Formats: sequence, C-alpha cells, structure tokens
Amino acid sequence: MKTELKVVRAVCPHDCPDTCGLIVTVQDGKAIKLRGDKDHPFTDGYLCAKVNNYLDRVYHQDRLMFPMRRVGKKGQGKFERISWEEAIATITARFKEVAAGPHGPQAILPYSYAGTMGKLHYASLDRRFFHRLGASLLDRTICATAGSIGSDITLGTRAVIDPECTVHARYIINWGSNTSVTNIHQWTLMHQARKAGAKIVTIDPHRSKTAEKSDWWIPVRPGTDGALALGVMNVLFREGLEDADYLERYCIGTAELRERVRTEYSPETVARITGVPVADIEKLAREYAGSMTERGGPALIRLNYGMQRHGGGGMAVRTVVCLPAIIGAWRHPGGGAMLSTSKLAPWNGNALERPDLIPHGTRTINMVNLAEALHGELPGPPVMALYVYNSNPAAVNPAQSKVISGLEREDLFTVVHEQFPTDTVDFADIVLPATTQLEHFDLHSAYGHFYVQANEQAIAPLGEAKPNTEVFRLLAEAMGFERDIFQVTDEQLAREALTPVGSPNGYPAVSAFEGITLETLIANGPMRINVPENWAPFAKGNFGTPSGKCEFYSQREAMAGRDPLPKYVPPHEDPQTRPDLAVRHPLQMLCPPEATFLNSTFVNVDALRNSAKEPTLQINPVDANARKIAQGQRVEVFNDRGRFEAKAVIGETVKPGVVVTFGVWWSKITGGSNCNATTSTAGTDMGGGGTFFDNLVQVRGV
Ligand SMILES: Nc1nc2c(c(=O)[nH]1)N[C@H]1C(S)=C(S)[C@@H](COP(=O)(O)OP(=O)(O)OC[C@H]3O[C@@H](n4cnc5c(=O)[nH]c(N)nc54)[C@H](O)[C@@H]3O)O[C@H]1N2
Ligand SMILES: Nc1nc2c(c(=O)[nH]1)N[C@H]1C(S)=C(S)[C@@H](COP(=O)(O)OP(=O)(O)OC[C@H]3O[C@@H](n4cnc5c(=O)[nH]c(N)nc54)[C@H](O)[C@@H]3O)O[C@H]1N2
Ligand code: SF4
Ligand SMILES: [Mo]
Repeated sequence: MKTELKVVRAVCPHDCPDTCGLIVTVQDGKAIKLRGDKDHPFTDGYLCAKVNNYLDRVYHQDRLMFPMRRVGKKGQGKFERISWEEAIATITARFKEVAAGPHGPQAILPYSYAGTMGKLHYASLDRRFFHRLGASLLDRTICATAGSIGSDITLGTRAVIDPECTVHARYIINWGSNTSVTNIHQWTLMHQARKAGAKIVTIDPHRSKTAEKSDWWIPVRPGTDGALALGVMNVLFREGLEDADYLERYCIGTAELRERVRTEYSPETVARITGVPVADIEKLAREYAGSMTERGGPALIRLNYGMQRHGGGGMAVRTVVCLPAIIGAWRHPGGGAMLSTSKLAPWNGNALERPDLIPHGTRTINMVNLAEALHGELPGPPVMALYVYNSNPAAVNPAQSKVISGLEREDLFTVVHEQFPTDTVDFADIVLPATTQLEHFDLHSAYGHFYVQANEQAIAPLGEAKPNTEVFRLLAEAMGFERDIFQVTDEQLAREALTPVGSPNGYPAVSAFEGITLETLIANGPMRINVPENWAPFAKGNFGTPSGKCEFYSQREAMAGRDPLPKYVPPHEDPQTRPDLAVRHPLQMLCPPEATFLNSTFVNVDALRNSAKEPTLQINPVDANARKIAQGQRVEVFNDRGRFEAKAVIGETVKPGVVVTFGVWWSKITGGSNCNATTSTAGTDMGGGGTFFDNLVQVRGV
C-alpha cells in the first residue's frame, strides 16, 4: 500500500506568550509526529513539556467525538449521543424561546476565554452570532485587564519592548513573573544575557522555579509591589540616580511624583508594608539605576501577572512601569519594561467581530462574576441560557462552589462546546465536540514576540468534531441570520482579519502588517511584523498617552476623580489592613498555574498529570508547626467561600503568613473542588480583573 507523508506548519494555540511554531508530520491522514519549528526565529524548535505531548491530547481516548444530550442529573456527566441536526435544532429552539420570553435575548450569556488564541476560533463568528442575537456581552477580564489599564495610564499602551532585545539587557527583574515556566523562550534569552554579564533578580512572594534560578530572590509580601516600586523611587530620587534629561524631555509629573515618594514612601515605611528590608530596597534601587554604567547595558523589568491578581493590581502595574522612565532605561534596545506585545499586530477585530451588530443598550457581564450572574445577583435579566466554549469555568473561575451551584440550576440551559469532558461539561444540557488545533485552520500573533503565523489544518476533524466557526455557521443558519454575514468561510474570515486598520493608539505604525497577507503567511511560515530591528519604542518619548509623554501625573485620572499620581493600593484581603479578616483566616494564599498544565488544560493527559502528581500546599515551617502539620500530610485549605485538599510541602519557599498551591486541577480528579473553591470574585482596582492571589485562608491537617 502506498503511504502518503506530508509535513504541515502549525502553531501552538494555547494561552501562553510564546506561541510556538510547530511542524506536524502526517501519514495517511494521521498525525504521527509533532515537533518545534526550527525555522521559527523566536521559538527556535523547542516546545514545553505540555505540547511535546500534544499528540496524546489530539488522539486521547476521552476526546468528545459527537454531540450529546444530558440524561443524568446536572453535574453527573451522563449523556447520550445525538446528531448534529438535533443538537443545533435543540439549541436554537431554546435560544428563540428565551429571546422571546419575558427577559429577552439578554438572558442568554456566551462564556468563552482563551482555550485557543487563534484569531478565528477565539473571536470571530461567535461574536457576530451573539451580537446579532442580542445576547448579554461578556467582559473578558479574567487575566489581563488590570495591567493593561494600569500600564495604559502611564505609557498610553502596554509596556513593550522587542523581546528579542532581551539579550542586550544587563539587569533583569522578573517582577511577579515565573518566566522560566510560563514564558520559556523569553527565559532562554534572559539566560543568554546573563552569560554576557546580566544579573537576574526575581521579585515574588514564592521561591518559584524562576526565583530559584535567579541571582537574587526578593520575597515581597503578596499584593504590595506598588509600595515596593514607590520605595525604590524614593531612593532613586533621594540619591540622585534619576536620568534628569529623560525626565525633562519625555515625562510629565516628575516633581509631583518626587514629592509624593519623598513624603509618603520612605524605605522604612515601605519595608513595613512589603516585608522587604530597607537595605534590600536601597540595594535594588542602586543596582537597577547602575545597570548601564556598571554592567554596560540597560535594565529590563519583565512584569507579568503575579502582581495583577490582587485588589491593587492595576495601580501596581501603573506604578512599576514608571521606573524605566525615571532611570532612562527606555533609551536603549532591551531596556524598559515588558508586559505584552499583544497590541502590536493590527488585526482587524471590528471586521471579524462586528460590534456594530450589538443592539444599543446591551448589558455587559464581567466573566469574573459568573457566580453572581448565575444566581441572578447582577443588574438586568437573569441568565437563563449559557453557551460555553474555549473555557472551563467550573474549574478556572473564582468562587467555585457558587459557580457550581449556579450551573446546577434546573432552569438554566447550558451548552458546552469542548474537546474533553471537563468539569464544566458535566453540567451541560447539550455537549458539542470541538476540533483541536491540528484539525482546523487559524491565524496567530503572540503576546510574547513579534511573529505572525498561519496554522494550517493538518488532519481531518476526528469523529464528528467541529471548529468554533463552523458551529456558529450552523447556529446562524438555523436562526435565519443573514447569510452574507454568517455563511463566510474561514479563508474569508482570515482575509478580513488582515484588512488594514489604524493600530490602537496609532502606534507603532499601521504598516505593521505591510507585506503580510494570507498568501505570504502560508508560503513563508512565521513572519515578523514590520517593526524595525532593535526597536526601542520610547527612546525618544513617543508614548501613547494624550500628552505623548510618560505620565507619572495623569490628567485623565484626575478628571475621572481618581488619584492623578501612583500610590499604594493594598490587597482586598491583607492581614495588615484587614486584621478583622485575618483573625479566622490568617494566611495569604497564592495559586498560580502548575508548570505541566496550561490553566486547566492538559490535566487529563496522563504523563503531565502524573508529573504534577497531586495538589500541594507550600507552607513555611513556622506556620506548619503552629498547626501541627507534618511534612507530606494531607491538609484542608479553607475560608468562608469553600475548601479543598492538598499535600503539605513544608519549607522556606514561602515566608511565614504565605502559602502557595498550584492550579488549575479538574475538581473531578481532586475530590470535588480545587483551589478556586477559596478564591474570591472581588475585582481588581482597574478593569474588574480576577484577584486569584488575593485570598486569605486557614489550613489544618485532615
Ligand atoms: N506552564 C504554564 N505556562 C503558562 C500558563 C500555565 O498555566 N502553565 N498560563 C499562561 C497564562 S494564561 C498566563 S496569564 C501566564 C501567567 O504568567 P505569570 O504571570 O508568569 O504566571 P503566574 O505563575 O500566574 O504568576 C507569576 C508569579 O507571580 C507570583 N506572585 C503572586 N502574587 C504576587 C505578588 O503579589 N507580587 C509578586 N511580585 N509576585 C506575585 C507567583 O508566585 C508566581 O510565581 O502564563 C501563561 N503560561
Ligand atoms: N486558581 C487560579 N485560577 C485561574 C488562574 C490561576 O492562576 N489560578 N489563572 C486564570 C487565568 S490567567 C486564565 S487565562 C484563566 C484561563 O481559563 P480558560 O481560558 O478557561 O482556560 P483553560 O482551563 O485552559 O480552558 C480552556 C478550555 O478550552 C478548550 N478548548 C481549546 N481549544 C478549543 C477550541 O478550539 N474550541 C472549543 N470550543 N474549546 C476549546 C480546552 O479543551 C479547555 O478545556 O484561568 C484563570 N484561573
Ligand atoms: S504552551 Fe507555550 S511554550 Fe508550550 S508549546 Fe505552546 S506556546 Fe510553546
Ligand atoms: Mo491568563
């Protein structure tokens, strides 16, 4: 028999800044090998352990293969097979019924996040469909809104450098960033810089894998990064370490900022708030400012999500991104601060999503508040129908117990479009099978580098699985929606995504996509967006703010009745500011992702779950002894919102008063709940983001 072998260029779809290039070998219609693309300039042919196991995921025995209808009780996960025709007819009949009912179409809520980051399957026909239907809008805040807004106040955009310039940096601070785990190719570049003389510092309450490998770990008290940054500024100004010329030319509000940190944020005050000793605050400021003269290269702050998942997360980011301007680090390629490159690729989101179809006055529900939404506690109509795709809210959302009791409502109609029987699938009335990245086409840019790429379809969909766009074509047709808007192919959608638009903030240039077309992407593989080599975005000011300067003092904030200057905003749940809460639940719990999972994805791939083993809780010996907890003992972690169990790992990886567990496990694997049973739906100060790490708990042996 003749065998047919082909090699296909694909892209890792996961919510990860690296967006790796993949090479898939397909034999007789079956993917037999998947490896990193050596021709990808940034991701360079190597992948993380998770995606090295991607074929195990694609061909996993638990893949959902056909549509199903619930036959058991909600939560039991008992289903029977139905046809696609029946599934689509059932969903659209119910949507029509809800839309025509007393609460109107806003009683329907789409719920999605970043199961795939592809432009077409993340947000295109799905958005058009729910806009046209008049469903409630979903504010997708769970991850990145606090920092985006915080950064925008100071810089007028997200803090960004060309990640490839990291090699030029000589003083690198991982600030709330577990870079060696969550952004592995960026870590490689940091390592190269270190070989050339860079010092690597990590600011994290937890001795993370990154902290372990750094030259200096600074354990900060959770949620106090803003104060630490203000303390560093105090020292910079006090000791004359600022770049007066840069401040004069390119910044606004230096005098006001200088006065605020002089009077309110002395190193002594900041040491009390942050738990970082005065001498360390001073040393950090001096080393940071001395990078150029003493080490021959600029300082770079890689700030990430750790500091954002707290009540004051937005303000913390706003404050930290002031630092590079104060020492003039932005002057040099590789100097400055790096949060995300996601705004640089000028995709035509309006063409894809058609916000013009949204009926005037449609309400918006913050995804972090799904628990409240499902219990009718938000303004506006109750949620009577929920359509989940690209997400696993029963596991990843805060206030898990309340989310689940909401999903259990008998009068709620729930559809889940998924690849696997996740925790959320167990609550579905109708389950739809989704394709994986090898089974559909998509387009990708990255939030951690400058390359854009097409993901070519490698294999036919398994079973009866369908991609997101196809399902919305079917739903739209059954609803009788305009064919010219909905019956468009993925190829047409891709062309629309690539039609030119002005980039947000007009920066960098609209021309970032010049020369990038569907044809060139398919012919060339990964293509760098049109940003010059060694780009230093703010070397000569050019900030995206209304003044075009780095705004320490923000007139926009002043006009909105908020503080025009950076200040320290404490966490919602902090033993220092809320001793009343700490009486019963004295420990601050962080719950960042497990290295071998991608949020709750991959939990069901045996090799990866076995390497993570089980949920653990890192606890300081002082706190363990006070609770008579022994090494390796099972513990219960709890507060008034819920409880979960983990294995105690006692050590100096955390300071007294802080505990760390890793997420995000499927509750059905860990006995009915995970760490999100204890997390809260209180939003961040800016953007209503998730505050997963702002969470007081108590621990006891079981
Ligand atoms: N392997 C793997 N990689 C991933 C993911 C994954 O699940 N697994 N998830 C992806 C996604 S969606 C995201 S958003 C990113 C997240 O990327 P990162 O932000 O790097 O990841 P986190 O581990 O959430 O948080 C970083 C660090 O912040 C610390 N931290 C917590 N609170 C504070 C604080 O108050 N101050 C400071 N300074 N540090 C604090 C945590 O201990 C943690 O070590 O990673 C992406 N990459
Ligand atoms: N405790 C705790 N909770 C957290 C976090 C934390 O650090 N700690 N991190 C938070 C963060 S940063 C984030 S970004 C969120 C992430 O939350 P989610 O975006 O919900 O992420 P995942 O858990 O990876 O779930 C994505 C699901 O989408 C499915 N999927 C993948 N591709 C497709 C597709 O093409 N079509 C369809 N229909 N489905 C698909 C996958 O099978 C998977 O089950 O979690 C948040 N929750
Ligand atoms: S999850 Fe991240 S590091 Fe792993 S292959 Fe995908 S993009 Fe690369
Ligand atoms: Mo995220």
